[in-house]
Order: sequence, then C-alpha cells, then structure tokens
Amino acid sequence: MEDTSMSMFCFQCQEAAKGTGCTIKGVCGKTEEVAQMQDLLIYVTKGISVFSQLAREKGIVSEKINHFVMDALFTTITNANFDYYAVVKKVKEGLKLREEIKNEFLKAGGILPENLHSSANWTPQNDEEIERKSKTVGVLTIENEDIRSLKELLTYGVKGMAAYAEHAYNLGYKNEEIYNFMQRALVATTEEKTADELVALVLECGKFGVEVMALLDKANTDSYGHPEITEVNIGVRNNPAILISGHDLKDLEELLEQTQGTGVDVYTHSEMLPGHYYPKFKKYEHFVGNYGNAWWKQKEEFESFNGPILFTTNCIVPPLENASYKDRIYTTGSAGLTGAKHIADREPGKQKDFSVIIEHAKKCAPPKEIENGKIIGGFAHNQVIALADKVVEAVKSGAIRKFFVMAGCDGRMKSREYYTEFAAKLPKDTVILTAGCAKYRYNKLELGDIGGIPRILDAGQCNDSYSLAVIALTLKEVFKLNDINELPIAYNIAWYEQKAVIVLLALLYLGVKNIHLGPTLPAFLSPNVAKVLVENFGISGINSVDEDIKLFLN
Ligand code: SF4
Ligand code: SF3
Repeated sequence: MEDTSMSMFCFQCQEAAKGTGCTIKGVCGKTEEVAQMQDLLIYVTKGISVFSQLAREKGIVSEKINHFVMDALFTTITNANFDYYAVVKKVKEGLKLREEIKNEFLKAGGILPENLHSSANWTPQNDEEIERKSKTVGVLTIENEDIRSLKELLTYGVKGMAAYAEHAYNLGYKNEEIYNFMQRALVATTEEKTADELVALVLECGKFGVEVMALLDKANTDSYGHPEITEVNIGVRNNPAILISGHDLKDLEELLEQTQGTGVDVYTHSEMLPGHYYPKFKKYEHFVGNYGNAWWKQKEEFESFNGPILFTTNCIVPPLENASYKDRIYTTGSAGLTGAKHIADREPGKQKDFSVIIEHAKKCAPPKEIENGKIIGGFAHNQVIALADKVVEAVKSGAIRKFFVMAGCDGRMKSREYYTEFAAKLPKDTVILTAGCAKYRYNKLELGDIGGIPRILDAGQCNDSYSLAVIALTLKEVFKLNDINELPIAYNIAWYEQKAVIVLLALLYLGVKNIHLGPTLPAFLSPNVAKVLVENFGISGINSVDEDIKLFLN
C-alpha cells in the first residue's frame, strides 16, 4: 500500500509557528498525534455531513447528528481539547453515527450517488488503521493554495459557529438552519468548488455567524437576564474556592447551585468574567469575583489560585510536568486534557455532577491574592441602549469623538502589547467597545469616563460581539444613516482562535468595512484570498500605535 502519511500541519490560529503553520508540535501545546487525530475527526464529520445532507433531502433530520457535528467541530478549536483518547473515541462514535444516518437514508428509499467522497466511505477495521489514516487527511491534502485557504476559512468559521451553537444548545436553544449550514459547509469542502463559489459560502457563513450569536444572546439573556453595569471584585476571600474558565453559562449556573452552602467560593477566570454581569448570578453570595487575566497567563495564576479549576471550553494551556496545579484541572463539555478529570455530560433532566470538584476544593487552601480592586463591565446591548440618550448626546456635543471596537482575543505574543499601548494612547474623547478576552490587555488601565460613560465598555464574552453589532445598528438608526460605515466607529480587532473568525465573518456580513485585524493576519489566508478581503472589505493589518491612531482619527 502506498504510504501517504504526512507530518502534522495546522495553521488555524494566530500563533501558527513562524506565521505559516505548526509542523512538529503546536505552539498551543497540541502534539502531532492529537493534531492528526483532530484532522481525522473533521474528516469523519465531513463524511457524516455528506449523509445527513442527503437524508435532509428525504426529510430526515437527526438531532443526534446535529449535536455530534457541533461537538466534533468544537473539540478541534484551538486550546479546547488535548486528550488524544477522547478524540479517538469521538472518531469511533462518529463512524457509527455515519452508518446510522446512511441506513436511515437508504431505508427512506434514498439512492447513493456515484463518486461519494472518501470520508463517506472510509471504514477502518481496527485501531491501527484509524491511527494510520489520521496521518493522511490534513489540510495540505488540498493542493491548490487558494482553494485550501477558502475551504479552511470556511471550516474555521463553522468551528467558531459550532462553539456558540453548543452553548445555546446546552441552554435548550436550537436552530436547525444553523446546523444545516454547518453540515452544508462541511460537505462543500469535500467537493470541487470554484474560488467564487467558496467565497460566496464564506460570506454566507457570516450570515449564520450573526444568527448563531443572536441565538446565544437570546439563550443567555432569556436564562439569566440582560447583563447590567457591574463592578467585579478582583481580590480574594479566605475560603477554599473553585475557578471556572471558558464560556459555558449553563455550567456556571450548575456549579454555583451545587457549591451553595458548602463553604466553597466560586471565581471566574478569563472569558467567564462576564458571568458576573448577569442578574441571575448576582444572588449567589459565594460568587466572589474574577481571578487573574486572559488564558495565556494561567501557568502562574493557577499555581497561586490553590483550588481546582474547571474548563468548560477553551483556552487550556497544557500544564508542565511539574506544575503544582496539574491534578487540580477538570474539564467538561467539548474540552479535554490528558490526565485531567472530565466531568460527564448531563443526563436528560439532570444537572452535571460537580461533586468531585467541590470535595477537592474543600481540601485546598484559599486562593492567594494577586491583585485587588474592581473592574467594571456589563455593557451589552440592552444596557447600552438604556443609556442611548446619554451616548447620543455625548456624540452630538462632540464629547465623544469616536468609538473603537477592540473586541476579540488575547494571546501570548509580545506584539500584543500594541493593544495596551493603543488603548492608553487613545485621546480622552474616545470610547473603547470591547468583548472577548482581548480586553485583558487594557481593562485594568485607569482610562476614566466621559460624563459618566466609562471609556471602556465591556459587553462580555467574544460572542457578545453581537451586542456591539446591535449597538452599532441602533446608533445607525438613531442618527438616520444609510450605511453602518458612516458611524464614528473604528474597528481594531485582535484575533487568536476560530471564534474570532466567525465574529469577523459576521461583521463582514453586516457590511462593516475597513476592519484592522492583528496582531498578524491569518496564516491560512493565501495571498489571493487576502487580496479579496482587502479589495472588497478594506481589511488590513496593524502598524505602529501612533500611525494607526493617526489613521483612525482622520
Ligand atoms: Fe499551531 Fe494554532 Fe494549530 Fe495550535 S491551533 S497547532 S498553535 S496553528
Ligand atoms: Fe479568548 Fe480563547 Fe478567543 Fe472567547 S478564551 S476569546 S482566545
């Protein structure tokens, strides 16, 4: 048999090695085996999608498949799942589901098309075959670099979409059109498509990006109320505690419920910070505050936290061998880490069982204080629109000259100091609108306020970028403008992983032009694809802070 195995290749995130791709081991810590098994999981998920799309034509829609596809995509997001065996298990489960949906299609009188993609046919006989195959299905199997670039851009868009769809799903909010699109997009990556066809799909992906963020916004706000202006404590108390990280609010709710009255406090980490902004979570006296900063600082911060840490999603940094907190990490949902305990999914009608984490916490020392004081947030669409008169007045009077959307992700690269400097140097008559973990680069700076409006308005998690879009669209109405780009809003967005990709595509779909994207442009954009984005949407990278501020203000 011909050996077509290749070494790993991954270029899906901003930290892709040398700005081109990780080939030996991920900068994120993903090993070659895990990277390749994730490639295989995507491949199998494409095969499932081929049949589920055929089945849809027969009126068959499988909730099990919809959920599997979502979870599989989410599992392969940067920094979400490093557990090789968890990924292998999903590959096997996927193969079973593929046969199930195929049989349902055949039972409904479906006729298999000729030339089915190999992902719809490949059937391994044993584990060795699975492992062998995982080395042959990476992104470099697509030879044409523009087609590869577009197909991967589309895939990363649906990965981000899947993450948001899953959080909404966990709260009972579902949308068949979104699931259908994810699977349609995956099938498209198995087909011969022209660059124009793929560009159209990428733009359509943005449309569903808006829809999925709207769905999650509805799920979160219906369940927990609308975020409101909140001061969040960043100091600590003297009780043992659990740190909860990631984006899943259902997990947060159940953890808060189960820790009540146990003497164990709960703190948020990184992207879970906005949990504090929701009215429903304010009733928990033991929900103390936020500990630490963006995800990439976890190695030091988890040491000093002293208690167990629960990851509900990315971003996990695999701990070093000798890290004191190694046995204090727990994962749940699509997240996974070799050696960490995984909290099983909830059974129908029941909560997840967090008791092992709570018992673990009771044996730990309280967190060590690393900062103190408060940060302020909760400026999601409902809250900002409640302040609309004040905001509009400030714009009309010239007190606010310009808004800067600085949403997105944070990351390790030194070049991200740009965002701290940029925020600090912005003139005092400007306001930053933020969402996502990008805010940790400047949310502890003293930037003051404009007539009572803080100069940094944090809407929430990266998915709450949706709020920023709603705010922009509302202002467009208020000022009776024809085009969203006539507003005094500039976009200087920091990206890291694939959720930022779907946020970006959503903004493009809404017609936002001239977005600056940094700290570097995606490695997966081929020169031609980058050119399309520059010419049609005015996308550009970043330069020096001074040059950029000058450019933005003119
Ligand atoms: Fe490299 Fe990013 Fe892929 Fe990790 S996710 S292997 S850092 S490109
Ligand atoms: Fe951050 Fe990972 Fe993207 Fe949700 S937690 S924004 S990087």
